[in-house]
Amino acid sequence: MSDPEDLAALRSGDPRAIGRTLTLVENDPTAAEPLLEALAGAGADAPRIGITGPPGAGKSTLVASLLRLDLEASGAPGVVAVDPSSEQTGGAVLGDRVRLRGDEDAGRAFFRSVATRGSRGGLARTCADLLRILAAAGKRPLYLETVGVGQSELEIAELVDTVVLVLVPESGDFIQTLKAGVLEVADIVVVNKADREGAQALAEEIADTLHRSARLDPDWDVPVLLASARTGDGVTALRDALGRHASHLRSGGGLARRRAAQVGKELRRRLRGRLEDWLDRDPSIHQSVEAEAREVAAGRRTPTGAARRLWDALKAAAWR
Ligand SMILES: Nc1nc2c(ncn2[C@@H]2O[C@H](COP(=O)(O)OP(=O)(O)OP(=O)(O)O)[C@@H](O)[C@H]2O)c(=O)[nH]1
Ligand SMILES: [Mg+2]
Repeated sequence: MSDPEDLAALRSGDPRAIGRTLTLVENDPTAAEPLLEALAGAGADAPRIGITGPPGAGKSTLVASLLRLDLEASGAPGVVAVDPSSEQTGGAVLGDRVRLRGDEDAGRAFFRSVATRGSRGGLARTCADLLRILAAAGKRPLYLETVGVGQSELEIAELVDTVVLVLVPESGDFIQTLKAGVLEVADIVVVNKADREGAQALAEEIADTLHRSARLDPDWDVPVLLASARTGDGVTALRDALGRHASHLRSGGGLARRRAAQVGKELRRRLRGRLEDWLDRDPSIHQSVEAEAREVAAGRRTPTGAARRLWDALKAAAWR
């Protein structure tokens, strides 16, 4: 798959080559490594937008509306949707929603949904690589849709430039419970389903909370927008806000800082994964653990002491 021809097809945006590559990354990350190496540095200029929020908030409907605008502006957007419920259906559902007009649109927009379960090598790693491939294939902008906010398996803020938090009028209690912490990751807040009662009140409450809390980026005023993704109301304003945030990041050097921090976290995450694999698989570590476990069982050592001895031995071996 890292044949020059395949790489050329991928870089030219050929949908079949993109699809094959994404599948390889999802199913066999080790086999995909040379290919990702060959793409190093490609597509770094692609804006990455994260759309997150509680289940059913209208994230996909919103992404579909944004895609519509991108396609109208001759863009070639790419979407990765993390779908906890179904396998490989989210992309199709989203695709249906965008109502692609003919083959030309279909050739430019690209969707891929990732099941939460069964992603080898971790969800965050898979998503990071899928976004990289879409970027290398010329997709711009990139959207990453994930369910949930706060401490979920996937920290969306570690993967994108701009986080859009989508809430609905019914999310009021949820904000109360989680206080401002949940808002901390958001660069833009959208109160969707504004056709329902309570949207304006929630937007005011959020704006107030944001105003009173410490901000990660003191130079950026987090906009709180009302939208109705179903009718398309407010989607243009969201697109404008995304553009403003992108220029803000680029002008202040914030984008470079953000991405450098993300890469640092990503490397640690990957390293942690490898360490865990090693701990689980290495036969001599297995033997040492078993030997210490017998000492603990015989009452000659405490688990704390045994773990410390194993740790000291590992460190000594690793830095030898
Ligand atoms: N009334 C109203 N309904 C909406 C609006 N936007 C989306 N919906 C509906 O809300 C439901 C969920 O929309 P989705 O776009 O699938 O929401 P989601 O956040 O992607 O859902 P998950 O990915 O399953 O978490 C659908 O039935 C939409 O038609 C809106 O602005 N107003
Ligand atoms: Mg969705």
